[in-house]
Amino acid sequence: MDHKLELYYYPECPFCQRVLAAIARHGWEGIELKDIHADPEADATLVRVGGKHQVPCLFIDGEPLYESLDIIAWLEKTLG
Ligand SMILES: N[C@@H](CCC(=O)N[C@@H](CS)C(=O)NCC(=O)O)C(=O)O
Repeated sequence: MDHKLELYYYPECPFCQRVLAAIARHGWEGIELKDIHADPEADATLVRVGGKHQVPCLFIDGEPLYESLDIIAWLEKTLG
């Protein structure tokens, strides 16, 4: 099962750090990182597609998933 995964985040956000730490810990690869503070286009996309300005948000094949714990749970279930 191959998904396109994009994590919208910014580095200072502790909830984003929680997701990034889980990614590093598990060695999950292939997750594109979109720093919304460094990338205004990503910032606009987050709100346009996701409907709210909240990070972290994982886009799974273009579908937004908010909430750090839900994101980690989905990644664990899907990537192992
Ligand atoms: N319960 C959420 C909390 C996420 C949250 O509060 N994110 C903050 C940044 S740390 C946010 O997006 N604030 C709105 C903003 O920065 O515009 C989670 O666990 O992901």
